[in-house]
Amino acid sequence: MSFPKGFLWGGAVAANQCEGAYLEDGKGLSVPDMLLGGDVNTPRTFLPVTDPNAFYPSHEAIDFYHHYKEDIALFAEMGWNVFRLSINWGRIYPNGDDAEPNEAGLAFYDSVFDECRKHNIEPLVTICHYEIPWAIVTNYGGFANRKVIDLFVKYCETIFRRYKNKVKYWLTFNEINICCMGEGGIGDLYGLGVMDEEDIKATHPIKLSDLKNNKQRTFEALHNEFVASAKVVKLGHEINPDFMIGNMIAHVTAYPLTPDPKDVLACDHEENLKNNLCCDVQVRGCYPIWAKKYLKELGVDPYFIDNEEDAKILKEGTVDFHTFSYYMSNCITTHEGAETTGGNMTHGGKNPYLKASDWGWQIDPDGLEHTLETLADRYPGLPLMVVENGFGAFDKVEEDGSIHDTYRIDYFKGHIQSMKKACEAGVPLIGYTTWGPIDLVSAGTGQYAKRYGFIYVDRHDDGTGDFSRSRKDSFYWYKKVCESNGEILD
Ligand code: BGP
Repeated sequence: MSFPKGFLWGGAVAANQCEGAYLEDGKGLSVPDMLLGGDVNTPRTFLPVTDPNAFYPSHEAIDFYHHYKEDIALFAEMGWNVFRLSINWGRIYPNGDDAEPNEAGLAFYDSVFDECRKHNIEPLVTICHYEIPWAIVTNYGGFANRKVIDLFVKYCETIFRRYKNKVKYWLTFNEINICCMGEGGIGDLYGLGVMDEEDIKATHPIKLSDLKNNKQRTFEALHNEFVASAKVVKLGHEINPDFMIGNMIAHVTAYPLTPDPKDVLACDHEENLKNNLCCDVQVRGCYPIWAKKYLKELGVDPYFIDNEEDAKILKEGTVDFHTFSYYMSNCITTHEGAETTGGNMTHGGKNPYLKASDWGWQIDPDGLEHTLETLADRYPGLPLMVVENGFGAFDKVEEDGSIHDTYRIDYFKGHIQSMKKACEAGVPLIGYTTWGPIDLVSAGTGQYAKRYGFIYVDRHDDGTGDFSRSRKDSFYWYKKVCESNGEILD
């Protein structure tokens, strides 16, 4: 068999993109609740005060909060044995610094995990998937403030103790490297809860791409997040030694656009700064040798790397497995005038050999094989997991309600074939969760129309739709894949 026995097959969602019920049962506001929708040509905007007349897609999302039983039953029907989901921090600590956790929020996730267990599905929980409580942004300045490390540890201790017999697999921060992608302050807000003071106070919508960024603060906050992550890895193992706690990055694979050695070097630099820096800190427990040089080049004083107490914490809190999202690859060049294309919270160089989605994300299954083999070499023996991979597309519902999403099947088939080859080469890949197995709100554009699911949800960008669920052609296809442990791909 090419995929190992017990391989984890499933899908991944984030609370803020599927749950809705944004203030129900005591939940506090979190970062995504402040974001309006956009589309491929219109950037998403941030509106600091919730405007009663504006449409905030996360407020209702796909109403997973009230549909989770039906949704998990559909996941089980596909033959899943894992479901990646996040806990929304603001359901547990509505303001981030409350003395006591919110029991109704804790009870909700109890029910969700019980439902998973009922169907023999292992929950894989992202502790923070861009869901920093809004009050932590406004009152503390996000992870730029070291007090937030303690607030995060307290939140983790609460959920670790509560769910220690229900959840084994945990990921600390979703795409912790998103702030390294380098497009203004979007990554700072999503990943670190860090915003410029003036932007916070604004009373008009601000394009996410226009949010101000201060690199010194970004990398200080990222360092604090590394420390927070390492602390909870250690704490989690104390609470339950069987916990498997991983990190998670957005892996955007880079190729030199030309054989010009300067392009090759620029590409190495890109891979190091955007992909490897965060992984190295969390996997090896220390900053890579080149980190200080790179940060200084960005104008950042990397004094925090020399903090001995933090260095000890990072060493003691290395992860049990490394996970990442993989959607696409980009080309890097030092040459003027190269064409660019869209991407996951970033833009990149266009690759003349690849096709792209309607959002400009370049489709590159071979890049996944290359990435898996490179990571297996970089971190020998460490289990790897692809926890996001998927194809955002406009779907057409036929008159009889069917949806023939062959483009999505083709995308997945290519990527699963690549994983198979990597497994055959000896890469210790332990699982695969596709992104958005059920249609949900796009993080980048806030759209419903950018659909990823095997399951269609009747909900639209104008706020219409009855939230009903239906199976697309890809649903039946992925069911065969999961049930055959990746052997049947046609
Ligand atoms: C990743 C995020 C997800 C998800 C995905 C697809 O960056 O972890 O939350 O949204 O990308 O991106 P988008 O929703 O912008 O299409």
